[in-house]
Formats: sequence, structure tokens, C-alpha cells
Amino acid sequence: MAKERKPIEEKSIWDDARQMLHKAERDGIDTAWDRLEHQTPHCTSCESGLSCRNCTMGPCRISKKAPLGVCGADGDVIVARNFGRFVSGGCAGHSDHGRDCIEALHAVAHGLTEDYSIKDEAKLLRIASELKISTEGRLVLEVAKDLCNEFFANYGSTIDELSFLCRVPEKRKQIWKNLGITPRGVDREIAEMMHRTHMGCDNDAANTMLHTARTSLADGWAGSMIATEISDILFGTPSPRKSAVNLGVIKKDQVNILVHGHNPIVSEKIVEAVNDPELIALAKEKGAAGINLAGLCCTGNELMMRQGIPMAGNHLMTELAIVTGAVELIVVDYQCIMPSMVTIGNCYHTKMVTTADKAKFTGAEHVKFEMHNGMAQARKVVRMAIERFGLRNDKRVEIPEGTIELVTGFSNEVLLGAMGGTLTPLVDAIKAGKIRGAVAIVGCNNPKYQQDYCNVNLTKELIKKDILVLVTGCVTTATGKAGLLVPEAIEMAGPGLKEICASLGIPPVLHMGSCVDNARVLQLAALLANELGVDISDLPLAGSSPEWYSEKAAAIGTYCVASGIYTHLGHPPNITGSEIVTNLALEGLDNLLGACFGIEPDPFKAAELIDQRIRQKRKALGLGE
Ligand code: SF4
Ligand code: MSK
Repeated sequence: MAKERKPIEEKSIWDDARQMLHKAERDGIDTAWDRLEHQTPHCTSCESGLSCRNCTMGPCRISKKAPLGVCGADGDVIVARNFGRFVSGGCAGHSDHGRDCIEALHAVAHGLTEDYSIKDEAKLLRIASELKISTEGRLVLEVAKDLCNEFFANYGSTIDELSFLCRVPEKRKQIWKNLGITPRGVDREIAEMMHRTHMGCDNDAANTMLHTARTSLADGWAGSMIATEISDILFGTPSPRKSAVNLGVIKKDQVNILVHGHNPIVSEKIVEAVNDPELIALAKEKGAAGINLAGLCCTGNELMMRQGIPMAGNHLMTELAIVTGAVELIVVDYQCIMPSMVTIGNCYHTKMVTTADKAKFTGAEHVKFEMHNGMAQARKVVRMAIERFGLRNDKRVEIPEGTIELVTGFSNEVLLGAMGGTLTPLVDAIKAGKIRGAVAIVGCNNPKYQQDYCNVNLTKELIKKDILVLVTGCVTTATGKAGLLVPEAIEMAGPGLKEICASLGIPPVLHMGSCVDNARVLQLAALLANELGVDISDLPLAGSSPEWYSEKAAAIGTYCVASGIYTHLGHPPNITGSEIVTNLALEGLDNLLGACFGIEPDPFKAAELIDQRIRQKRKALGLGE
């Protein structure tokens, strides 16, 4: 019997998404929502983490009838191993992105490219000094070489602790030391996780969970942090600027190019190429009014933060952007890019171009971006897009109307600058209860949820309670579309938050970047803890990822918890098959690390849960409500 299909209105809260879902249905296109229906019900063993494929004596599935795998591993061990590998996958993604950033800075420092340069010298010198690299009287490029060496060392086994642990409050470092989870090298922790989870190694679920925490810390305090800091050095530290969001940013009369993925190394060059007068003239020759560039997902966030490039949509909008029939080309780097985009592109005239050897897609055209040829390749890609403009079938074009304005670009440098270079105004506002706490909402969409229902409602509930919200990743688009990223949104905030944001001229929800930019949140939390002379876990802070889907989101959640930040998730990872692992995640880690995970799918109840935690933390600090 054919399954009953979910009504389109229940798939997303957005009009632009619904309009395109109707069009997709008319055009005979399957999207992630349709494929989810084909994939459900899911295998309950996999869902609860109780299946293992780590060797060929298996695969094994744990049940009441068969409580041990062939090797004798029990459900707790298998669940912990699976979770450890899952989180490590996310850490590898962020951190390999970070490594690409170091290689980019290395090429600049050694004069191996003319296409890239250092945009924020002051930041480079500031970070070098912070890491005790001499800067006095030295050429910037010489300092950059040393900084690259320092960062490369963070990936290996030659150091005992990561460089940016200099930012971590002493109390937190002591907790890690006592538990034996001080993060050493990024690659080392990830490789050790793969080793530990091989058959016959770490067969103690709690021990594996501790190494999972250690691996995630290497991501948060090195891989992701390095990616963020170098991106600022190479492309400029974000500062407030206006931009727009919605599928309406796609323009009917122009050549439309979308950038998708995570690393700004490719997309920054595409920005330059679309502004090349020669290429604009070529587009006009082909009958277009110009060349229009918009972003998707986190590459979109990177470009929006630094260049004000508009955002077409978040994770679940990526397929729907193609359904407009007006996108000539999508150029991608890596992560969160659905392989289905090639097939959907083929149903229209949309070309998909890949740029990284580590992320090729069958059916897409590969234009390899390297440091020495970034600009030439970007021009080539833009030319390819222009050539496709003539292939567009106007009868199949339908672009949702209207865009929503937002303000982006709230790096820590900007926040500190707005407060006169000190955290005192923020501390005073927290002490006075005007800002009762802060929550970083991060991450994705997942077709298991009505798109962005939880992301938006949780944010709205929190600001009502005078809790400042910081957003990164795909939640940004959701909150932007809901009108929460503009100063006028203070009308939706509680009286205290409204007063503070009004005096600073900022929105009650601040966009801090892409998923790797959660490192900015870690740094801010550490600065605040140091200012107050407490541990991060003492602060009235929380993290949340209501509609998460990815290994990277699990890595972010885990490093937040391991850093002392209580973290809410809309649904649990695949760990529910083990009581030990589940209890550790939901309670036990609180005793060990001063923070744990909380699970709640309802955004209104989640806001209460987070509020309760903030209340407790305020009370423990002797702060009133
Ligand atoms: Fe089965 Fe053990 Fe092999 Fe996993 S490692 S597949 S539980 S035998
Ligand atoms: S892109 S990890 S869907 S935030 Fe960073 Fe969005 Fe989540 Fe990917």
C-alpha cells in the first residue's frame, strides 16, 4: 500500500519553501522530504546505536535474544564506539577545513600565490603575540610563516596541549587534566578514536566517551578555531553589514550563481569574479542584466558575514533553490552538499561544479581550485555560468517573491569594540539581570522536523526571557527569515535585553558565522569566564541545536559540553540503546564536566529547560533574577 504523504504545509514553515515544494511536485522532482518517506521506518538497531560493522565477524545487532556481538562486545561498548566515530567524523570535517586554511596562509606567507593575501594584518599579529610568536620588528609574512608552523603542530603529535588552550580558564584546564582529556593534536585524537574503536581495544563505554570528549575539544579549540582565525586573517574579520535572505534573492533577469559548502577560499574568489567588468559585459552580451551571486548553507554564511552577499537558503533550501529553474550554476567546496543536487540540476539547466578533490560528485564538472590558480578558476566557473544562461527555459522559471533584510557580522572583535574594548558592560548587564544569560543556537535542518519551526520558536522564546541568542550555521537563515536579525527585533525581546540591545544598536539575535565559527562562541565564553574569575560551566550560558543532522553538529555539541556549556538537542544521537551512554550524556557528564546534554523536541519546552539551567547558574553566582 502506498504510504500517505506528509502535506507540504507540514514540511516547512516558510512560504518560499512551500511554493517550491509544490513546484517540485509538479515538475516530478523528489526532495529530501520525499526520500525520508522512502527511508522510513528506520532500522531500530541503527537508530539506537546497537548495530556494529567494525569487523567481518559481524555485522552484529544487539537485542535481548543476542546481547553480545560475535567478539563479545555488549551494547554499551558498541553504542559508545559508534558515537565516538560519529563525533570524530564531524571533528575531521571541521578540522580538515582548518588544515586547508593553514595551507592557504602558508602559500601566502611563502609567496606561492598572487591570488590571495592577508587582509587583516593586525589580527595576524595579535594572534601571533597571543601564541608567544615574536612579532617585534618582523615582516608580517615572516610572522605568518611561524604562525603556520605553530598551527600545523596542532595537528600532529609533537605538542602536549593545543596552542589555543591559552584562552581556556585555568579551572577548565584542571578539569580536563584530572580526567586525562586535555586535547593534544587534532589528527592524533581522531586517529586514536579510530584505533580505540577497532575490535579488541577500548571496551569500556565510559572510557570511550571520555576520548570522544577529548577529540571534540581538539576540534573546538584547534581545528575549528584555526579555521575561523585564519579565515579572518585572509579575508577580513567580519563587521556589521546588511544583507538579505530568502529564495527571492535569485534574480529572474540575471545569471544566477550559488555558492555552497563551507570554506571561503573558493567563494571569496567567485565574489571577485562576478564583479569583473569583462565578465559582466559578457553576461550582458548573452542577454542577462548582470551576474547575481547568492549563498547557501555555511559558505553562504562566510560570504554574508564578510561581504554582505545575500543568502538564498539553509540546508533544506538547497534543492529548492534549483527548483526555481533560474539557477545557472552551483559551485561547491565541501560538507552538507546533497548529492541529489546534481540530479535535480539535470532536470533544469543547472550545472553543478565541484572544486575540491576530496569532494567530487558523479555527474558534476570538476574545476579544481588551488592556491596558485584560484582567480583563474573562479573566472572559468563564472564564464561557464554565463554560457548556461541561454539554456534557461523561461516557462519553467518561478522564483518566490520578496526578501527579508538582516544584519550580520558580529565577530568577537566587533562585540568588544561596541563595548569600548572591554566586557564590563556585558558583565554589568548580566549581573543586573538585564541580560539573564546567553544561548548559542547552532546548526542544521533535518527533514524529520517541520523546517525551522524549532529553530525559530526556540529563538523567539529565549529572547522573550531576556536571553541573548547567538546564531551560527543554518539557524542563521531561519532567524533571518523570521525577522530576528535586525535591530527592530528588540520589540520581540524581554525588557532587559531590549534596553541593552537598543543602547548598543544591535539585534537581540546576533549572527556570528558558519559552523566552524562556533569557535567564536567558545572564545567569548572563555573571555567572560576569565573576566569573572570563574569556570565556563559557572556562567549562565547554554548551547542548542534543535534541528541538527550532521556529525559536525554532534562534534560541536560535544565540545560545548566538554567546555562546560549545557547543550540542548532536539533529538538524541544514536545512543539510546545504551543506558550507560545515555545516562552519561544526559547526567553523568554534568558531574564530570559541569555540563551535559538535554533532549527536548518541543521548542517551547526546550526554552523552559534552558531557562531553568540559566536560573540555576545565576543563583550559584549569587545573581538575582
Ligand atoms: Fe560484531 Fe564485534 Fe565485529 Fe562489531 S567488532 S561487528 S560487535 S564481532
Ligand atoms: S551547513 S552542519 S547543515 S549548520 Fe554548516 Fe548547515 Fe548544519 Fe551543515
